Amino acid sequence: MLQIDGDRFLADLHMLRSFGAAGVGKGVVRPAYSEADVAARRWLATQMKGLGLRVEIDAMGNLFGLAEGPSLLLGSHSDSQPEGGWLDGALGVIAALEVARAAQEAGGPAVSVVSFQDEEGRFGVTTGSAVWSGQLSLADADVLKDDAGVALGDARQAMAGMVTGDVAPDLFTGFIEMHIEQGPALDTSGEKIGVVTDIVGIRDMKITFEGQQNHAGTTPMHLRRDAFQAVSAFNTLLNDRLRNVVTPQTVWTIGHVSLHPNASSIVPGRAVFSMQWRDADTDRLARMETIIRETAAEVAQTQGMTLSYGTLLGLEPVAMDTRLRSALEAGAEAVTPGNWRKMPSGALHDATNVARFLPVAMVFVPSIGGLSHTFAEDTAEDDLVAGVLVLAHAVAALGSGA
Ligand code: HGY
Ligand code: MN
Ligand code: MN
Repeated sequence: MLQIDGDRFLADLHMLRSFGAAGVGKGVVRPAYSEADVAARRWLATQMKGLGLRVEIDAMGNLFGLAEGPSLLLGSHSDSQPEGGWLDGALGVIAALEVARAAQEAGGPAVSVVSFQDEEGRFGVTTGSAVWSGQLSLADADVLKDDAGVALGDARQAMAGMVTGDVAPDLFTGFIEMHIEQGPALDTSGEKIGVVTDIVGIRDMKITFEGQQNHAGTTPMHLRRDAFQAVSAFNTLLNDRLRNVVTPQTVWTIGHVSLHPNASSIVPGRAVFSMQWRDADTDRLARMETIIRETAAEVAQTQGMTLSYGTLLGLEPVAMDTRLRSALEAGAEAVTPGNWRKMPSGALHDATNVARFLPVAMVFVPSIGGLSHTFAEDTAEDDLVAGVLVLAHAVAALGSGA
């Protein structure tokens, strides 16, 4: 059995929180390649070195602490949403460090640690692990832009001096990611652990309606080509039409809308908005895409808009590896007997990309109020420690050969 030091683990978690602390609750602002993100990665690299792990950083800024020989890879991401919680991603990285420490102190198994870059998709969708896993080329990633128009290729220069080279996936025997649930299931049921069965798929693209910028006082309503009205009509029609193909678990979100020129006395001539949808079924994702494109074209036609699309980004649904999953289930039963569940993940994770090369599995702890991607995100510290104990139990059972 690996000896987890809960206080050491929690101290590290609070230390990581200090990089980009938002000063609102326990929130953090630590987007990929920001000063806070790079400082956090430097600190993580020091912790990894302190464990005797070999630190490697690839061109995307994915940070690895490598054990000798074949090893089980544990970790997650340490970048955050523009308004992020202190645990999303960070928990998995710090839990990995603690289990790696405990494994070293126990003389094995060999455990490596990773913090992937830009899982939160400042530039796209889980871009760091997408490039690492070959799902996206570095050249294609470099031209992706954030909402402020900054290109990833320029942003990642912030870490250029830290890059040591590529890290081959064949160093590892498997990947386990600990994460907060980010949803209401465990918080509602009172169960302490979720062992993930599968991760949903996602599609994400920008849509642009281009109408006519004009005077908000002198332009009669029937003569307007108002890009916001087009977004509004699109959204109303879409909600109605998706009803026929979705299930209660399907989600779709327009999370970012930029109007040009964004002034109260000007009819907006242009609207650029994010269209994201997620489901466990690839066919349903495709059917939704058809409805989205048909509805956008219809609105463009009736409202006199030109319509254009950004790059469609996406990941397929993925099932967790049964062997790794069983080790987590045994860990959950040992740590919190009868008070855990098997469950799907509605959130995306780096594990989806890593699954292209390695067997992967995930373990969840509850999110208070089901909240995440908000400064208010939090989890009881006893639940955080229980999750690390489950992870350690699984690692001890699997060994480095997974
Ligand atoms: O959006 C997601 O599911 C992830 O937290 N980035
Ligand atoms: Mn995450
Ligand atoms: Mn997230």
